[in-house]
Amino acid sequence: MSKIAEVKAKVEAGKSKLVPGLVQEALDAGAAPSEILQAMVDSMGVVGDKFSSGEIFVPEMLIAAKAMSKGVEVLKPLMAGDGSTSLGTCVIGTVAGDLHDIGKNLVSMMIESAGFDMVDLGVDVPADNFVKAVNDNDQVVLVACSGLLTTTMPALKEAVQTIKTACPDVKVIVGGAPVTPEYASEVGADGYAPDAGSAAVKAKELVTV
Ligand code: B12
Repeated sequence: MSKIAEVKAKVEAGKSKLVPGLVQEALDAGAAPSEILQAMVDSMGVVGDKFSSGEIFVPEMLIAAKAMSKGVEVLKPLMAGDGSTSLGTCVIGTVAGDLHDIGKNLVSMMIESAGFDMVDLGVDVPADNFVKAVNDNDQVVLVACSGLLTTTMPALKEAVQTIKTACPDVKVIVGGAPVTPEYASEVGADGYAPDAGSAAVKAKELVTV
């Protein structure tokens, strides 16, 4: 089994203690950080499918997510930018009622590497807290809202509308598996991206045009 295949298998199995070492071994064997990251993202897809089919339950999903987060910690320094330029501050969070943060954390990492200073509000963030963070921090030019559950799509809509009403000059970007470009524009977001890499490109585009 290749090192990357081992990383993928151990993330799926939720082996938090083994994953960081295997990620390092994959790097030492010459794998690119982006390739290892994609393998771990794929693992989450497998875990989600197993949950849907009733093969595993919430605790297994949670330990797989923890294992992935441990692996991402090893990759983070290799993917972060040099911090030499700043495009302004980006406030990021997962909307109210939603506890998923892996995708949000990856998006945060990539937007940071594109040259933004990040303020991460975590998960389950009420709409008003995004506005408070815009007002409490210097030079906030962008807010990024993540939502992973179809049931929290109304909270995403509320967050976007609350932010755009209170802070009309700040751009808002949204994303998460159930979010589509159509939904993003319907709720009044300025931008949408399907993954972390394109989120960084879109973030830069939104504040530089
Ligand atoms: C891990 C996981 C959990 C963990 C989360 C731990 C954590 N720290 O995040 C735990 C166990 C807590 C969990 C709980 C639940 N989960 Co869950 N979970 C998952 C799982 C397996 C992986 C999610 C993940 O991390 N994916 C990997 C990341 C990298 O992908 P991503 O999040 O999509 O992010 C990418 C893009 O969407 C995008 N993106 C994300 N955010 C943003 C933001 C912006 C601004 C932009 C531009 C882009 C962007 O970029 C990211 C990186 O490329 C998914 C299955 C799946 N296939 O996604 C189910 C899944 C999301 N969960 C699901 C469900 C049902 C639940 C529960 C309701 C289960 C329950 N009965 O309790 C609870 C809800 C808890 C809550 N209130 O939030 C369903 C959602 C169904 C739906 N359509 O609503 C899924 C799809 C599983 C399934 N197939 O049924 N879950």
